[in-house]
Amino acid sequence: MNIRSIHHRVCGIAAIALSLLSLHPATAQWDSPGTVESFTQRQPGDYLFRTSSSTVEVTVLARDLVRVRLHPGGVTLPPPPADTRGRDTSWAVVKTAWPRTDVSVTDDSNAVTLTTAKLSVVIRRNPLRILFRDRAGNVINADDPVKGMCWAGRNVRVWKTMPADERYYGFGEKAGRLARNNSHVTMWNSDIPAYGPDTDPLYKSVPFFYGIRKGMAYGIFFDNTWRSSFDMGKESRSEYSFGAEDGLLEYYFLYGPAPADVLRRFTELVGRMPLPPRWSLGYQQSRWSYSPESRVREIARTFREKQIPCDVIYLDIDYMDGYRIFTWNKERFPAPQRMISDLRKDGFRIAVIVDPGIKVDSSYAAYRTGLAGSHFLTSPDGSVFTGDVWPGLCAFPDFTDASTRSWWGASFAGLAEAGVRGWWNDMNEPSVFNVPTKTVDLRVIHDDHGMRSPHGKNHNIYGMQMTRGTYEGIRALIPDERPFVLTRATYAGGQRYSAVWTGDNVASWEHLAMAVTMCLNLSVSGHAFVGADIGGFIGYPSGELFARWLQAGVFTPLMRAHSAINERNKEPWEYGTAFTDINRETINLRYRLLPYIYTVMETASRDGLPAMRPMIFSHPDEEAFQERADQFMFGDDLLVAPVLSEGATHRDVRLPAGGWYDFWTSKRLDGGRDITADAPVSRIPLFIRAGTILPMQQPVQYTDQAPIDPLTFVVYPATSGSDSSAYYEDDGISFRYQAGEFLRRTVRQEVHPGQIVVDFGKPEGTYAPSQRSLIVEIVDGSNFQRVTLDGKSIPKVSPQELSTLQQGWAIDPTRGVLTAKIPDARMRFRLVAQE
Ligand code: MIG
Repeated sequence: MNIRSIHHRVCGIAAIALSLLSLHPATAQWDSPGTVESFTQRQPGDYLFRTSSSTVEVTVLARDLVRVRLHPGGVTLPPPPADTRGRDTSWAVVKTAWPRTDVSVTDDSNAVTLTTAKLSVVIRRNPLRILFRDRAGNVINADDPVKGMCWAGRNVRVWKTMPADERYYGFGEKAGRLARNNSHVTMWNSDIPAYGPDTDPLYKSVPFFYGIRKGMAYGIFFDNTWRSSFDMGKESRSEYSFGAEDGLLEYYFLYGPAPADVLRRFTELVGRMPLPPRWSLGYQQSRWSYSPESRVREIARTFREKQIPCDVIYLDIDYMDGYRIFTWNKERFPAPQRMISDLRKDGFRIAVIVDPGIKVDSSYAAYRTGLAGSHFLTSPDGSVFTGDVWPGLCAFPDFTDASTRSWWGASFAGLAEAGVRGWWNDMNEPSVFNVPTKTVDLRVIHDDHGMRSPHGKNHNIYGMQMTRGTYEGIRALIPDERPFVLTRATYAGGQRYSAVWTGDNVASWEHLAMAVTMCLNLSVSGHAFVGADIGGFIGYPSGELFARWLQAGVFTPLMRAHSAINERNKEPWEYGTAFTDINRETINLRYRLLPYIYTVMETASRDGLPAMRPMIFSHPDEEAFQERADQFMFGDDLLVAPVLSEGATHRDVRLPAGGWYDFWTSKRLDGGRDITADAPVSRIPLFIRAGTILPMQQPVQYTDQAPIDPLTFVVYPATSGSDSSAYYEDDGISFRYQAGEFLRRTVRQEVHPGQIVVDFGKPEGTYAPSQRSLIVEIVDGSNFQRVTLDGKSIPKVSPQELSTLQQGWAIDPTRGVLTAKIPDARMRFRLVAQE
């Protein structure tokens, strides 16, 4: 199948595209708006600036969110629609109606200044330049005084000044370094197997980035689906620029000052990941391909025999009849429904791959109904566009057309009925084999809201709209369950429909490090449900590399191992008994942490803050973190320091200011310094913020094997005073949480001299788990003499006795941990431990 030659050809094309795009003002005829001739308020918060050559719209959507649009040339603007603050043709933006925000306008001969509670937008008149200031008057971001906003032919671009100490982050799926200074990145969804750290573009386009300087952050979302590029100081050290080969120069400016504020706003604008089913946060096992049925059953059986937890097994392209989407190969999978229901009894769910290409074959139902419904992309002459993919010649659904998305979604009926529950969308850049561009002809026509625009405009959202059709189709077919969709290609906002993985990586230490960086970059770009192929897709990892990758994978929301065809088996038990034991414990750790992971993912779905956060994101003031992607935060409370090099038994970790605990030893550590962490091959360095109450559960073989029991809260005492952590739980699968059937607690701790109070606080939600044991573990708690529960003492017993009792407390002197056990379903009490 020739992965390397694909790699080289695509790289060549990318290089040409890049040079075409780097139109420099010295070599291209850039025009810019010139002098402002008139300034009008269309309505409060929405302003037009006209020059002799163009019109610029500046719209204040919220006190920290401003949209800028350039209409070059004599474009006549449409009259303001009923809601002038939005428009309905963006594929990314979902929030268009914003409550009115107060804007005060000052207008003098030099500039118009729009001021909100958080920032000022200054529009200089001669020539037209835009800059943003905070309320203290500091410039946060400014058009380059010489160039500013420009167009050349259909190209649009804006140049901004680049302070030497500003760092840039985000940009979606980018490999290489965390900060993107001195680099040029392109957005053009591309299938590039065995990509390297400098390969760009890759599968996904998220034209969104942060600038962070002096601990303060702003964001810019360039909502343009054409091929776009960002030059972050590569052309010139004193300016950066972004633009596209066509379309509007339209961007959203988001002001923090905390990076988290920027991301909350961005995900409010483009939408958030829906709460995933809990099973999709279990361990997932894939390869190209588990086939036939007997092999799938063997894999499942081996997980259970070896007591290695697993929730999902994937079927890659060979389950289909000649790669025809929505069909089964009857020889290899004679009775899919029975196979899937048997596996379900054993706790597994089945995910299947689907590609967009529909085989040209008049005896194939999807081809016939697609043709009859005019669902395929057509060339300008009206003929159906075809290209080669796995099945041979294929037609490609036009996912920008709502009726095509419905047809596509409804086509999953058979697979859904057979019991399939995971929907893996691949090849949706879209990838086409037999053409030099590796994708659909750029002149091919898409419906695009009835505007009938060319592929060049729709390429970057093709995958996203495929996942939309998939998500909405499955939502309708299986109305009581949350869909799980996984995609390779997507655009900004695609998190509304799908989780993402980072495509065809390689079994190398370098790729393990790249996986972490890429997942972090995607996470802060709105894609909270991310993962990379554990162990590497291409090539064969050593036992050590696989074990280390699996450990890092515990802390990627999507924990999925996968492998290319023709590779040796890479399942967690393939590296000898010592590594099998290590890998089992690693996956057990994932399952023990699920109450925390699920809580973190629920926060992401509601609040937009992802599980994986670069250190600089939570600690923007700490310069030491500017370039660091070798350690990261998982949620608010866990600091993860994966081992990324061969043979390591220790590694350096930078602890942020404050107190920390080593997860493995429960030892307290002072932050604000570098430490050397023990990193035997059996475990990943993991640190807990002092002040955390970490929810954990008993190990299980799959997520819904048994109700959580016991539910454990590990209290890592704050240095002093009080602190709190969130806890969230629901039925894990249905949408009943939307009607209030969830359980949410803000669990508080108060640390006083000689005393610690743990208070489960006010209950939120109506979800009622069945009776179970609650365990409260207090780290550093061996000095306590008395434990009361809602004011009444509970008995002190030995650790051995505690396991047989319903209620009591004990001290484990070796770990220095106090363990209290309480029968409870309400989670509503106050526990006090005293010296
Ligand atoms: O051209 O379906 O990235 O995960 O195993 C290769 C076969 C097609 C690429 C995906 C990979 C998958 C493979 N696919």
